[in-house]
Amino acid sequence: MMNNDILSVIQKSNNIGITFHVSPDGDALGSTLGLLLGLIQMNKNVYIMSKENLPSSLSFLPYSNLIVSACDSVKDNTDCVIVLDCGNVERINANLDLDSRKYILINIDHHLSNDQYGDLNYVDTEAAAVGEIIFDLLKELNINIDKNIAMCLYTSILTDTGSFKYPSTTIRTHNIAGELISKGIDFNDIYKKIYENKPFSKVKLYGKVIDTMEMHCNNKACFMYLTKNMLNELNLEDENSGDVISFGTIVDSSDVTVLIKETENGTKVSLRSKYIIDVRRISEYFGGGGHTRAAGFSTDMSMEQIKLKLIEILNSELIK
Ligand SMILES: [Mn+2]
Repeated sequence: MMNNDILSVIQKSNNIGITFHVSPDGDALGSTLGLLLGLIQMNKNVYIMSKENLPSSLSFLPYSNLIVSACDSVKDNTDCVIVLDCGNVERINANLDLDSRKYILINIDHHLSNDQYGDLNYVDTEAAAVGEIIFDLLKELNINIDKNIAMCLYTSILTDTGSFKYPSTTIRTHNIAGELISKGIDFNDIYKKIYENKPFSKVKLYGKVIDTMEMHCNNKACFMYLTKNMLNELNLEDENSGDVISFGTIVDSSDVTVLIKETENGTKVSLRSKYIIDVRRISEYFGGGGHTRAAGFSTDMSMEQIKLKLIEILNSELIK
């Protein structure tokens, strides 16, 4: 049950802005567009804020053309701003001018590590995706979940559950997905648009990254590296390439997979685990966040420094 204050603030607001976390994924964008379409049904003036442009893989989503980096600030006369799928203020993908705000800030999320930064907060850590929360929210607002909304929310749930395979997936996840499919969406086409729609050069990049694989910590930790040089060689921009990490998890002996990526302003680390390591705890230690089996952080350390540091930490936890 959604917090009643949140429902009444949304009902009373005329001008509503929505935003989400940096490097937006299928959940951030799917839940945002689903909510946007629902609020349009309620005749709200609703807009999306983002500092980043839409990842091209998600451009099939209805109304996704509204996500443009030029619109990254709160408009005049905004009554409330809803932040989706974002655990802390630092990761918000908009200039919210928090200190002098005249609007109500609503934080709707499912991350364990959520700072409760909103005036109103709804954090359901049992939800596999924020799309699940938005599904319930729209129902409580008596909004008709039409085919376009269903497409957005299904995308949110599909991507944040790794196609319904992460342990966060529940009976409720499947029930909601079933109801969304009943709206007539082509779920097989959504799957293809998201997972079978990679440019050739990006698949070649996977090859380069896989080639860097090293096993550490008694073969229980798989490390991979992605450098700016690899992107340059393939004429790729610094786009979202985190999905290559899944190739580390398919190694039989690996519990934890670490992808270390060189970026413009430091080093980005993504972590996945299968059984033992709580990667959220490790990421939080370095100022990041996420979930038990999938998390990440950024650091000023060099790729080599963070590699050695992580091997040291993981050795102490994996080798007993
Ligand atoms: Mn999410």
